[in-house]
Amino acid sequence: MTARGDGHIMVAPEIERLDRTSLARLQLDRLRQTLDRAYACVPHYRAAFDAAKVRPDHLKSLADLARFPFTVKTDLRDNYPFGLFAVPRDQVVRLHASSGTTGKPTVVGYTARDIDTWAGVMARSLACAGVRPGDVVHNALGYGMFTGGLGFHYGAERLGCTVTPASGGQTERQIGLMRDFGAQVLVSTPSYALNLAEVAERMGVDLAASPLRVGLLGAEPWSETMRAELDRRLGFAAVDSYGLSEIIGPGVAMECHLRVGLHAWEDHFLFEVVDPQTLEPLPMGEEGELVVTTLTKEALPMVRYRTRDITRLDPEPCACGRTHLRILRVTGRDDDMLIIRGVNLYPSQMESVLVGFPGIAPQYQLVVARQGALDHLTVEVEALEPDSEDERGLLAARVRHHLKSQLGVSSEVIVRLPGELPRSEGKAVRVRDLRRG
Ligand code: DLL
Repeated sequence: MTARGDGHIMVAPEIERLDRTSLARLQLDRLRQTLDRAYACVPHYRAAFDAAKVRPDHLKSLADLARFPFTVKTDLRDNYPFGLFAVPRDQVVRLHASSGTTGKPTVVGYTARDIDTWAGVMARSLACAGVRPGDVVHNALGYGMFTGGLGFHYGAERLGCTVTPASGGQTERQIGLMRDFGAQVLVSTPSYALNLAEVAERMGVDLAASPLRVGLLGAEPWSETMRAELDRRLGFAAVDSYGLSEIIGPGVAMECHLRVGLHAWEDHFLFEVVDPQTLEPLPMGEEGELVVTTLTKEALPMVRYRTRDITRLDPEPCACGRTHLRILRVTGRDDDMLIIRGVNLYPSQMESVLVGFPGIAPQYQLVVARQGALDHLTVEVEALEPDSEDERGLLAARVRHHLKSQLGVSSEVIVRLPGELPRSEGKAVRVRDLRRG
């Protein structure tokens, strides 16, 4: 661990600043081991590699990975619950699972060494974001089957912080705990951070004047305008945090205090971006679907996992000194993209032009319905003040015009009264899609 003059800590400087040639060598070595393990221990991978006529010893360079088959979410579901595990079940010390809104949940497992690796990348991520040993970390991510709560918990303890395992919900109580314990760090989803900000304001607690310094926010798409809003209302620097259960949970990538993309931990994960339609690898820097391969995971090695997340990679070393690739803000999942009368739209793009619009609160919900042969979008926002129906009608017209001019999308806008839209307790549900019944 090294500390810089400005108080920032680097947990694994020899790895975080490793030159790219050595990093590629380390990746190739670990990738070979991962493919060997997957082929030898997981019947699904053996069958998939055989079908694609590739064997682990065909991998001579990192580019050869493109010859190997992808893994997708349904592979986990089809092998429910433990079929993709590469170790006997009694070596798995922890299970997590996704909520599984459609069909079976996806189950992920960790050996004791995986848990240790996870705590390590989390501690590294927290420090990268500007958290310091001794900080009071208020963790408002859900504890339980979701990877968020426990992932950050272990990392914060590993870094030497004092953790408040608040989990989600009981928002007023959480504000009291943050105030009384002098929280310096908040961990939550961006939408729940907004909920906390609103409730604190209502309770008369000025979190912006509290010791709160850093917000580690992630688990859902959000926008730069939401970041500015949260920075202002909570008096901290909000940084973006990315991860997914199938790969490890949070701890895949984290922004540093410069907030110019998320440092992706390449000694543990290998990143590709592919064209979501053709599935061909894209040149560095182009936008497409992020594909991740694990390099050190024991219980659940993932080979070319298609995340469905749309982003770009930036290979330039960061001014903070770290050499690992940066993932640029994830706009959304390709399956969350709406096509409204020919215009492609991610909910986070809508957020980026709604938040900060005069007269409305930064709360919104999108309702998509079928009207004849066309998709119809209704945008529900909230007035800042309890305006009359006429006033809200005028405000709606202004918002509708703004959305059309900024995004080119035609929509119906409804301005609700303050507090009418549902508040997030974790991952916000932004879209109600009435087309899917
Ligand atoms: O959300 C892990 C996590 C917890 C990440 C806490 C960060 C903080 P899952 O529940 O498996 O895991 O959901 C993963 O959430 O594929 C993305 O679509 C989305 N996601 C996660 N982080 C971000 C982010 C956790 N920073 C899925 N920006 C991913 C945009 C994100 N989307």
